[in-house]
Amino acid sequence: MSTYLQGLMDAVTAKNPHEPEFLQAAGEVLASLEPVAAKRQDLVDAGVFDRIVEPERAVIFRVSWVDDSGKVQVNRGFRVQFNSAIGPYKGGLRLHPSVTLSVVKFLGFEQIFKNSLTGLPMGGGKGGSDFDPKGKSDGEIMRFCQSFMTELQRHIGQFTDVPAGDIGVGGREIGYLFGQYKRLRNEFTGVLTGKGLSFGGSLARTEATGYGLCYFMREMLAAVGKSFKGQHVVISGSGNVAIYAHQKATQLGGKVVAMSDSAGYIYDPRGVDLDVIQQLKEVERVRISEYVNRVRGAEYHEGSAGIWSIPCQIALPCATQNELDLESAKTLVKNGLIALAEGANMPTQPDAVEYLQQSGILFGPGKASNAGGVAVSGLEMCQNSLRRSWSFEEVDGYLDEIMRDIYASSAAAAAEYGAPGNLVAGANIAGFLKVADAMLAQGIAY
Ligand code: NDP
Ligand code: 2IT
Repeated sequence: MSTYLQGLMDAVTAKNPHEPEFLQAAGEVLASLEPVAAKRQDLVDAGVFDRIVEPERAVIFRVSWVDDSGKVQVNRGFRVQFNSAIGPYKGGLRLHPSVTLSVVKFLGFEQIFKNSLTGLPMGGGKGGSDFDPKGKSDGEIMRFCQSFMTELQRHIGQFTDVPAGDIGVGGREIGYLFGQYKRLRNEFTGVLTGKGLSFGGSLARTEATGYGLCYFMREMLAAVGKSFKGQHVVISGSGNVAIYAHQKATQLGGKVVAMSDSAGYIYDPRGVDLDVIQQLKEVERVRISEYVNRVRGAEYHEGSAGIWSIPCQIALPCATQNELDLESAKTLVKNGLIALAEGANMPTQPDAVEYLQQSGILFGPGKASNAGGVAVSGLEMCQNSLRRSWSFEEVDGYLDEIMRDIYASSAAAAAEYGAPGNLVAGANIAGFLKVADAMLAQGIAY
């Protein structure tokens, strides 16, 4: 890195000593912005790099609720409003015991560039809580969501900040959050995305992240004359992103042979049966280990990271950050991997990313390859403003077009800034430039 950007990274590290995930995300972005800093002294002079690594606002709040046994529970809630240069803050809410300020800041920071890449007017933000939804009753989930929104509502709004789902937050949770917002504010507005279809949700939002990921992978493969056809695909996770990645990868001709959850993975050489996965995960909400009791010939193994030992040509990590380490990357390459695209946010550890790129593997970074979810969230906001709903085919068509554009703009930025083929650099640069120019135009007090 240049002296200037290294000095900035040192300052960010000193200022945020207990935030490893945020420092990992910021370090990767700043490293790839070096050629931009060299070419754009105006951005350096206006302190754009220094400002973009500092959230505009971060809110931390108590969320108290009563469990089914009558006991009072206390969780911590977060909303980090990172950057509003190109639109209202936009990004998901995560409910998982691992949620900390560092995790929310890393996700909010990534969201700035991802949202910019979609071409839609959305700033970057993220939120969540260390609440663990596992094993909670429907009533407990509802009371938690209502308490969480009772505080969050004063910080968000359709023109201010529009949250959505992420790990642990799907249609059920968005419904409870929306109901509480409406009750408290006495207004029916598109303050959240991922809403139910009967109250302002968009068709294809549920499918959007997984579908978009496969559209992006299709573009990566097409650039080297390849496709999904006949390829074995390994998808980690079995949540929203993983399920619809499976559906589209299969439609495009791939064969998904393994999926996982946080406890372990299944290997099904005949192809993972998506109907069974959806029944287990979307309906019964049970462990993936149950799959082997329903499908003959499938195997279950404890330990989620073991999934990367299954041979495949295409890998789609769709679970969580840092789930794929250097050893796993080496195993994948040894077993014939040709391409990997991130459905999750930052699932591949930095040394694994470097190894894959140096080994000639096509690599799609999450902020580009998983942008389909927030892109359709942007389209949901658009439909809410119009008070109209588009058909599934219309939304899916826009999604496909947006993913093609993200691939093209990332590839073009990589080539223009001296890193042809490097989509990590390309996505960071293309996403950054639009936000940076908006910050420059809007003056320093931003
Ligand atoms: P879900 O909650 O629907 O599913 C998460 C999946 O990942 C589950 O299978 C879960 O297993 C697994 N998982 C979660 N945490 C861990 C962990 N610490 N170790 C191993 N496995 C884990 O979430 P989503 O599918 O929505 O999100 C998955 C990833 O995609 C996240 O990184 C998210 O930020 C990202 N993403 C999501 C978008 C969306 O629209 N939903 C958009 C763009 C990115 P278990 O059930 O056992 O916990
Ligand atoms: O990481 C992400 O892009 C999301 N969880 C989706 C955010 C959104 O606002 O739809």
